[in-house]
Amino acid sequence: MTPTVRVVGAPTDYGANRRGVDMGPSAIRYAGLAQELERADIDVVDDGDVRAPRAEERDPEAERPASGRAKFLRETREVATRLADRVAGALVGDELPLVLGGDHSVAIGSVTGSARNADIGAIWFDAHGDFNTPETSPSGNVHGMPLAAALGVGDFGDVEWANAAGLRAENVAIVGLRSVDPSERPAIADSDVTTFTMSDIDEQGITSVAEDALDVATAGTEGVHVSLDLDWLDPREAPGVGTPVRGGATYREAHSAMEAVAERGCLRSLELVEVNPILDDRNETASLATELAASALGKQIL
Ligand code: 6HN
Ligand code: MN
Ligand code: MN
Ligand code: MN
Repeated sequence: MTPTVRVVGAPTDYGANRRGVDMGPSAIRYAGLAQELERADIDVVDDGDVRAPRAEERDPEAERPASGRAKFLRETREVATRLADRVAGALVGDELPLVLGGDHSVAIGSVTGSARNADIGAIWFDAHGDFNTPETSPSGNVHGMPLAAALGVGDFGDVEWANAAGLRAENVAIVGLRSVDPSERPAIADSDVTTFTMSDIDEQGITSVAEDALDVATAGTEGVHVSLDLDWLDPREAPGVGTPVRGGATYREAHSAMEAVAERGCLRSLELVEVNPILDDRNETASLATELAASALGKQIL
């Protein structure tokens, strides 16, 4: 039985270079998230959004990292802290938190909240590694850093609010990689994170990759956080994202991976991020996000 799903929106865009992703939570709700889940016999409660500042009212450099560049670090901390409390609170009440982004920087809050009182694994479905640190980031955009932040990589080691207590790199898998910055690559290679590129999916097939990723994330853990960046999919399926990369997962591969997550019965928390309705085609990316959430949460065909 799927526990009650508690939806919480995190309408941020300052972590990304393209404005508009802050409307992701509205777009996903408008696409019929609650109805889609209810049709799948899943109880849903919508907790509204966490308060997120507007980029225009803030100084991007108000809080500087120890070295390098990370824009809107103060705002990222504010929202991550609020979101982590909501996620942890839902879990304490035996509910399953479903976070709607926002740019991927919100994952710092989702993951730290999910890993506050338990040892967890994480599967990162993404075209990108999100493994930059302020020292290595070519953009200074924090949405390219959340996984490194949660794992305390580089200077993030001292950034307590961003480190996920119960998450170890050995229990993290990135699935769908096809765009890694040259400066980001060594940190991924030096970590104990397991990676599955699009080539691995080509060669092994999505079913086998999903099972391997689930093995990594469930080994010795109490549950798994799934972070679903919609740019994991091919831009033909998911055009409404700020950093599209050609050659991504197909519609069926994406559903198949989510179905594997549901079948394993290990899902602890879920997030849908980087949906940008301004760049979308008739809200189809938001609509796809709701469908994939239903698959991950155990929607049955028969
Ligand atoms: N995302 N690696 C690039 C950067 O700016 O660090 C792109 C990151 C994209 C992040 O899609 O969540
Ligand atoms: Mn991402
Ligand atoms: Mn991405
Ligand atoms: Mn290694």
